[in-house]
Amino acid sequence: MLVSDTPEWKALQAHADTTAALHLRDLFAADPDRGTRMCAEGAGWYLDYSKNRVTAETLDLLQRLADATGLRAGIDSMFRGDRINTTEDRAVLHTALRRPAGTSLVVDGVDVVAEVQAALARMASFSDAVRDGRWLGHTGRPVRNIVNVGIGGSDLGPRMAHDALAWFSRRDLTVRFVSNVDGTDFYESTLDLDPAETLFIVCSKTFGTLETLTNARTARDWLKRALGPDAAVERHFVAVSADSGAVAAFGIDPDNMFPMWDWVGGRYSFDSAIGLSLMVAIGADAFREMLAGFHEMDEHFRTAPWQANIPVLMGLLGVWYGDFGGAQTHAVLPYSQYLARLPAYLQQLDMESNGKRVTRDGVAVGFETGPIVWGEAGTNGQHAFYQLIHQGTKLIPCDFVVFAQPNEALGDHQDLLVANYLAQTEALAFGRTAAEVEASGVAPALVAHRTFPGNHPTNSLMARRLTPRTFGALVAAYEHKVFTQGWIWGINSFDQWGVELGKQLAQAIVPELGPGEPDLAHDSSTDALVRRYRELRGT
Ligand code: G6Q
Repeated sequence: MLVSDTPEWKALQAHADTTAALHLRDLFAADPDRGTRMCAEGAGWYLDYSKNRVTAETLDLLQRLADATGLRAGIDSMFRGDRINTTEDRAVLHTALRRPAGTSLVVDGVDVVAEVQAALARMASFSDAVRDGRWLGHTGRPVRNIVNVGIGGSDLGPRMAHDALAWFSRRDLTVRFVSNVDGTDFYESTLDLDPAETLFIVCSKTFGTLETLTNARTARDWLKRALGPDAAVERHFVAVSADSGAVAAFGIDPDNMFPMWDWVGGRYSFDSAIGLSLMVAIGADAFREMLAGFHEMDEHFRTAPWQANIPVLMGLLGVWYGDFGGAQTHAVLPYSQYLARLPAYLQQLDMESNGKRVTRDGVAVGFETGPIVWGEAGTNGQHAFYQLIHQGTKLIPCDFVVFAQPNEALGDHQDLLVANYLAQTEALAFGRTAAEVEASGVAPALVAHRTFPGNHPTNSLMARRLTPRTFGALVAAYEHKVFTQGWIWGINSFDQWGVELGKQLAQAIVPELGPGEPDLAHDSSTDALVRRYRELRGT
């Protein structure tokens, strides 16, 4: 049965009709404790969700919806390793990547925690060797530059995490990320690097991804051009993959390969060996701290009651706005420059997971699923697109992410940053009425322009400080928010057939751009574009 056919969904629809006129100004006026009551805490994070267009009844109805869809059993089945990725017949066990050493989880007769811990130990000894200058390149010089070659889930996570945890990273090592098959990416990323001191980490779960293999081949050529045709490239390449045969065929020594498992989805993988470049940058201890933060949020998600459960509350509020309030997008606004790439990372996590239009049984849903996720670090966004959130015509729920203590104490920067964040959430919620504008002496012709409707919903996520631990917990909170929503909608959040289609179609077109006049049989637009490209290319 579709969730939209349940009495709980219909009750929410009726409730949305009767509460449509509610304003946050009235909700706060009627309940002086709202701001201290509507909050949740866990894994070092404080969630204030009081500035949402919800009443106690709304929250109750949303929790009933969660119960009606069996969310509790769903969470348990994910953590247990059931094959909940039904279209690929796989377990979904990114949570096993951060289970503490010494615990065990046996899936299909294999203790996956033991495998994870063994991989972590190998990662640690590799990253220690690089950090200590013991990993030598072909010419005998220590490696000082690490280039992660991967795309999608094998790029966005480690790249975002590397920026996020820059404070904890070794600044005498250079870490770069090459993802795009556009040669510009490789060229610009390696322009100032000395091949003798550069090591490539080729991250590809399948080791069959066109972009990654193309960049990896270019990297091999780049090394050989500089170091000679007989250069021992194995000193300059390691791989992270689930396919050891493909890694060996590329010429990378299987001893220099770190494992991936089919039960880790790419976009859920930077806490696996896909995060090897991050571990080199921040060290094994900090990486383990990050895993502990992930695990802490996992436990919070698994055990906290819905009304105190950060990911579940975030998920339910998203369902409320997307399915009952007409919101199409969701903004993530980190007030931390270190988290500038968080919105881009969450775009993949959320949109690739929940950008689905059929249920796990293949039935068209007929209601809204995953939102468009976007955002920018504060305060930059304030001087760009916040105008539309304040005074435009669209409903855009926002998450504000903020830390109390900066990692670097520079004058009063942090207080100014936080004052801006607080002012934005206040203004979004309460706005400025026409009467208030008039009373401030604004010319009558400008009153409408300077009126702010308010009633724009925001979540505030606050932690003491950005550390590997709070960072891990934050990412886990978003992973589980996405799970919560996908489960409620009854969709499979863990496949990505939309990505697969692009991979297949591109492979079919590649030969048509090669030598000789191709025999084209696409639509007339694609055929004409292929011909125009060949003509403009001039070969
Ligand atoms: C993530 C997706 C996708 C994937 C890339 C790279 O969940 O599956 O973004 O990570 O297509 O795939 P490989 O790691 O196999 O190269």
